[in-house]
Formats: sequence, structure tokens, C-alpha cells
Amino acid sequence: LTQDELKKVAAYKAVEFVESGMVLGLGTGSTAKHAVDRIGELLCQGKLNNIIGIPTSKKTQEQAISLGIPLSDLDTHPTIDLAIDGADEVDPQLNLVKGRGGSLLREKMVEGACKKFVCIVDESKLVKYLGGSGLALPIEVVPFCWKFTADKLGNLFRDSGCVARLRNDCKGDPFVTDNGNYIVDLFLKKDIGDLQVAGDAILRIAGVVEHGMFLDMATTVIVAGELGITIKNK
Ligand code: DER
Repeated sequence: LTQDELKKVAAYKAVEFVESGMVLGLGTGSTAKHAVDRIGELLCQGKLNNIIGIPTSKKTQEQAISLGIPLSDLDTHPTIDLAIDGADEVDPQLNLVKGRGGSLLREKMVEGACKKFVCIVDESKLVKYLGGSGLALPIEVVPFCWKFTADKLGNLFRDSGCVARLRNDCKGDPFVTDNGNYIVDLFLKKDIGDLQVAGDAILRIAGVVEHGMFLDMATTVIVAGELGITIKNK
């Protein structure tokens, strides 16, 4: 199976948790896209009804509209039954790194409002510890003096060989999130120790809006691998 086929397997499995009448957090990214497509398909077939979607990005909002999924927002639905979303990394304690698609703030708001958060990944996302893949730990920052904020972030994890880099779009301009902010990606060479302590230290930097570590938030992680599906519960 290709990686995308594995993503689809995990996504379809997660949609089995969806019941008619639910208010659903709709995730962002290539894995969550399959889940949203599947929800739209079941609604169309009449196998699901009375679903309200709370999108985690403008991109997912557009996808849901094209599928005819009724939408609302957190102001109207401050508590959500179930969210389905992908992740960039999953550690053995089901802590996640998210945000390489740039949607971490709205994802964290929506997933933080859910009774259940089912995370869907292919097996390539499993890591021994967060930041372990050498790939980005995304931080959403305000555009005002972003370099000042990026330097503070880099210094915070200097001992972990951290490099802080502003994320650019394909045109070479700063990537701008749905919320009009920038993303500074942290590239770590080794474990940053206690994740909660690290996350709190990041949030104490005034120019930081939110970080991409989702700690103790996923209630279930569905992993699709070559040997089949694994469901990990908190
Ligand atoms: O950017 C995000 O938070 C996405 O959910 C990301 O974590 C997973 O994206 P993928 O499903 O395309 O790998």
C-alpha cells in the first residue's frame, strides 16, 4: 500500500466512530482530507445525518462546503463530540506534533474543545520522542518583530542544537496562517526533555501565539501500517 492509501485506511477507520447527530471537528492535511471526504460520502448516501462540522482551517472549510457538510464554529458549539485529524509525529504517550500544514492554532482550539480526539496517521509518523524526526516543530508567531521572537525560541533550546527558521511560501515570502500570523519552525537535534515544561516556556515568549505540540490531547490514535491497523487508546 502507498503512504496515501495507508492514510485513507486510517481515515476511514476513524470515521467509523462518527454517529449521526454529532458535532465534528474536521481536521486539516492529507490524512484528514480522506476522513472529511468519507464523511461527505456517508452523508450523501444517507448513512449519516444531522452532522455539523467545525473546520480547523479555511482549506478544510472549503472542502466541507464542496461536500455539502453543514458547518458551524466554536462560538456556536463550544463543545464538540469528536474531532478527527492527522499529525506529523506521534510519540509512545500519544503526544503529537502538528502544524506542518500551518493550521495548528485552529486545530488546537477545535481539538481542545472535543470530548474525543481521534488522531489518524500512517506508521511513518511514529517517533520515539517528539522532535525526534529532525523535522519541524512549528510555532505560530505574530508578524511583528518575528526575528526577535525566532531568536528567543532558538535560544530556548540552544542545548538541543535548535535552529529556528521562518517558514516561507512557494514564492519565497513569509507563509501567512489563516489567522494572519507567521510560522517559525524549530529544528531540534535531540530530545527537548519534559514536553510540558518546554511548551510552557515557549508560550511565555510574548510574540508566540501557539506551538505545535499537542500534549495529552489525543484520546485515540489510529495507525495504518503495512501489517494492518493499530488502535492506541489513551
Ligand atoms: O498541519 C497539520 O497539523 C496536519 O494535520 C499534519 O499534522 C498532518 O498532515 P498530513 O496528514 O498531510 O501528514
